Amino acid sequence: MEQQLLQLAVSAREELDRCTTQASLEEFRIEYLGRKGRFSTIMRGLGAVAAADRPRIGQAANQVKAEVEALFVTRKEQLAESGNTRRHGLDFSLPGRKPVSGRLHPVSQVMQETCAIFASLGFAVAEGPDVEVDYYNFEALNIPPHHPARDMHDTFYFSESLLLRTHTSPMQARIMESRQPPLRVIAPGKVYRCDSDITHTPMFHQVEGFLVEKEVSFADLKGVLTIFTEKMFGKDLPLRFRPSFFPFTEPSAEVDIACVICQGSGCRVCKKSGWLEILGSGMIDPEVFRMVGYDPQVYSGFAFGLGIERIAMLKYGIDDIRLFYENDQRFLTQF
Ligand code: 2NM
Repeated sequence: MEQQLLQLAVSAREELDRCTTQASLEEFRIEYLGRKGRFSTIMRGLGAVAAADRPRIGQAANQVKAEVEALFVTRKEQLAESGNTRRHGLDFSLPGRKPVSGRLHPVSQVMQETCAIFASLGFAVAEGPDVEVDYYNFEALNIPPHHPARDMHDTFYFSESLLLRTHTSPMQARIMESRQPPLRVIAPGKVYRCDSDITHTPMFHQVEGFLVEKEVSFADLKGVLTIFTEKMFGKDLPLRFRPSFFPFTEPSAEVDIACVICQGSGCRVCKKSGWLEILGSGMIDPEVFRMVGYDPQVYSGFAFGLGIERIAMLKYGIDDIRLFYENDQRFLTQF
């Protein structure tokens, strides 16, 4: 037993010298000084020692343990002060800091989701310039000079013929002008209108799309837009197509979904109507086809336009569009 104690003291000393980190020091403490450690094991063996020898050996064991404990404390202090864990003013024993990962802005998320839904239906994605000429933004879309629809667009002009696009449809006109049907294309991007309040910002995001083939009908439009709203807002959501007017489509329809707040019973958000408008659409006007050189007797098509911020507000129950542009982390990190 005494032999065992001596060996333990020697090996403890050697082991301590090898400890160069707080972690290995902790392992040492558990192995030698812990409740189920080597010293405890020896102490428990004391019962088997002859009664006459017990006080002497017990005392020796306590003494060796006290020595090892003192050595342990000294080593711990050494390491804490200048040991491997602290060099060049850095404490390598500190736990790591978890890096904060970035995320997509909610507008970008909804934009990507929208494009992915239409891509799954066979639509190609086309991007065009934010600075447009009057011709593609208005004239090619059946909005001639002095047309009353120009007032609605609150256009930012650089000059008489150069402007910030008020929608992404100019891209549609450019594509139809340079390519032949059949075509299925969406145009995502930033658009600009001189307007600012809780539901309008001077810059916002749109996805406009169109499909041109032979014998396209309003039923095709309803089918594609129903699939879109189901994928974006869920399957069992009531939907309605309401007659409307756009210069570039005839007939035109706005699409409403049952109010996401009150489920159709009427509230402040849907102005007691039970419905929320989510996009505009229609059959492309024969006049637009003539402008781009398609024969309206041969081809037909539908088109639609939706505002990404509006979709995101309805999807997430956000009541002020300006939250998207204040860059408040408390808002943005919720998505
Ligand atoms: C809308 C509503 C209805 C539209 C029309 C066209 C084009 F160029 F093909 F004629 N692109 N997008 C359209 C039609 C846009 O936005 C509310």
